[in-house]
Amino acid sequence: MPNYKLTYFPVKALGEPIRFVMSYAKIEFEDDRFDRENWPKLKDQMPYGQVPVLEVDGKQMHQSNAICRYFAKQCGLAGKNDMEAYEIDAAVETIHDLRAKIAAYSYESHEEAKEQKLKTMKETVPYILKRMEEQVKKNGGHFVGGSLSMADLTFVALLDYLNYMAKYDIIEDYENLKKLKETVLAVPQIKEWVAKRPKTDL
Ligand SMILES: N[C@@H](CCC(=O)N[C@@H](CS)C(=O)NCC(=O)O)C(=O)O
Repeated sequence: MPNYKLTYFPVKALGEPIRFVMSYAKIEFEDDRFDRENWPKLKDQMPYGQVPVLEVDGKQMHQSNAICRYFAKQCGLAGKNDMEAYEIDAAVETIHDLRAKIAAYSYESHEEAKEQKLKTMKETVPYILKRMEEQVKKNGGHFVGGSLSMADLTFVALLDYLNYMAKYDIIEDYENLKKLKETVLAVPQIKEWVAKRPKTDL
């Protein structure tokens, strides 16, 4: 078994979907969380100056979705055929579109611009979530194909980060998305990971 080391800030955020998928696949990894003050020194050691980065026996893997997909394929979370694989990719991209809309508000520091971005977020986030709720309902409690996939894990893994940025529980009004969260958190490997991971707000 290769040695895996996942390097990221000391938060869930974009590191967490990888941690969920690797935990699901029962692949052990070193969970390397660096102090924020060390980032300027580390940045240039990363392939494109960003993290998460997964080191595999000395080789650096970057881009969180690509890393998740790499393991998802190995453990049956990437779809049963090409169409499902496409649908899972599309769902994951939509989840990251949602993240971008919330982040645009959260990371804005100019007061007036932030007000405007809050207004935009309050329109766009329910627009997307309503559709996700329908998609999950239609697909038997999952994003795609009536079974657990990388899209389900990505959504639930990112939820704390999304809620932290939005400053409210974004799925509070969506029964099927709440059920999906319960389903994912009840998977034994995910449950085990969540119980042992460091406690962080985002
Ligand atoms: N598309 C990339 C985005 C990575 C990314 O935005 N990383 C941020 C942290 S969440 C980062 O490294 N920020 C520090 C910097 O850019 O200097 C991925 O999914 O891995």
